[in-house]
Amino acid sequence: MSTPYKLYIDGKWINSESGETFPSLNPANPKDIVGRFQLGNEDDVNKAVDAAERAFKKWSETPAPKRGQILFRAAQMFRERKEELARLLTREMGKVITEARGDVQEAIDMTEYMAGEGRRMFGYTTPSELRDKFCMTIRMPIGICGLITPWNFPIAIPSWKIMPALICGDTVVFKPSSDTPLCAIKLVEILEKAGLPKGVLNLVTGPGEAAGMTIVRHEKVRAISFTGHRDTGKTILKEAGLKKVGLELGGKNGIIVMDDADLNLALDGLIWGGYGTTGQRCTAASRVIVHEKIKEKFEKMLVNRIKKLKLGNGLNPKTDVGPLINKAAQDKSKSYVDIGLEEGGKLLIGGKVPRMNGFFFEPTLFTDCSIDMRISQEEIFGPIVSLIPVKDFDEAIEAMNSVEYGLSSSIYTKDMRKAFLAIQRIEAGITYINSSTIGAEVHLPFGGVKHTGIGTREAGILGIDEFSEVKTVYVDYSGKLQKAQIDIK
Ligand code: UN1
Repeated sequence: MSTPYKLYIDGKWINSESGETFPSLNPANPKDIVGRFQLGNEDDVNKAVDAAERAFKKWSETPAPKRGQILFRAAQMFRERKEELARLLTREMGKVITEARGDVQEAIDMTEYMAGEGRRMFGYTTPSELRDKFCMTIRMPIGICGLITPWNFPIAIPSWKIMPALICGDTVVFKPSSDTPLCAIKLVEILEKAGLPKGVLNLVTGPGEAAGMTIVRHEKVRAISFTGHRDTGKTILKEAGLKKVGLELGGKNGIIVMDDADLNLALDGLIWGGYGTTGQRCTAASRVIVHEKIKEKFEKMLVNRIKKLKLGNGLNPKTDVGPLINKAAQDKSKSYVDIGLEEGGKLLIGGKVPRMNGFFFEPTLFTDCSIDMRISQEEIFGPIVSLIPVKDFDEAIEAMNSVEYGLSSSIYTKDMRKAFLAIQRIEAGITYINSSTIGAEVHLPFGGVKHTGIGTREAGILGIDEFSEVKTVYVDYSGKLQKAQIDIK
């Protein structure tokens, strides 16, 4: 058996204190063991936090453009190794190779974007109410940030968190999902080779409780950024204490297809958003809200296209839909099909575990769903879409907003008025017009409303807000005591 991969703490690759390891499997072929990884625990997290604490002073005092140079070097290395990383990502996580390349590209984009931010990191200046007094805001690092990331974008999402944290001058303890530890290790290796000083970024692989929650509860950790399941997010919020907490907890995203829509365009959007990444995106289109006038026609179009989707290993360029991440995810999708049938949803296609090696699930479409069914309300994170018929635009918006989540949304219509009303009325962090619910770009804010999340948005300029504190500075050069609000004449 090959030697287990290690933890990265204080600039060294080391074994965990427990000495125990866990495997990561290829979900398209579970007999293919991608590697064995350290089962990090409280002791390892404590070591990582201590290393991050020691590294903080020097790193936070390094000029931000200099920190940016390290990120630029890392982006270049990502680019050189894009294909290798994408193939590894497909092997460890299962997404089809074109999407795996997209995942790595998103990391490159974010790394470059944040590298450039080292030369901006703007605050603002504003007039004082008093004479001879200057007012401004500047960005300050927060301190040690605990970053806990999911498996579905195993290189991109860690980059959304690590890169802004580093450019802001924070130090990091990074706990990736146990389904994709090798992708995390590759990312850390690149940052190490790019010249990141020891202790600035520390990696602890291991279980959610012993590793993840120890980071969350740790007194010295000043901020937590987590992307993952809503229940875990709720626990994190309870346990974190007085920290800055950013949570991105998923969605039940809908696409509205109005009767005047370009149906072929909407079809492409739904197939891409509903079944791309096997439905395992926070932004996946798991509901399609269809005007009743075009419902039958659109259903037929959907079924014809879904029939043609080819399941398989993501490395095969002919594959459209890869496996689910693990057995539990496969069981979950299966159980939601049973729930949907019990609730009276009409199964148009799919619904089964195919006879294949690996955690595959058939692309599935339910129709005649009402908005209150569980399959219309709960995040399944699988290739299952609920079609909800509606009689007009108002009902479509009501259906869209009838879920607890509010991440992404989309409407297909040629009517400008409806498009703008939708922008205004949909309760979500992201709205697409005539485009699918997926495909956010790194220089725009990402995140949602309602149960999707709290804290500031990730990515774009707001990603800097997430990982910095604002200091307000008053410089009084009048040479006398001036009292704000009082000496105003
Ligand atoms: C996620 O699933 O959590 O917008 C992130 C998108 C991708 C990111 C998804 N760029 O679909």
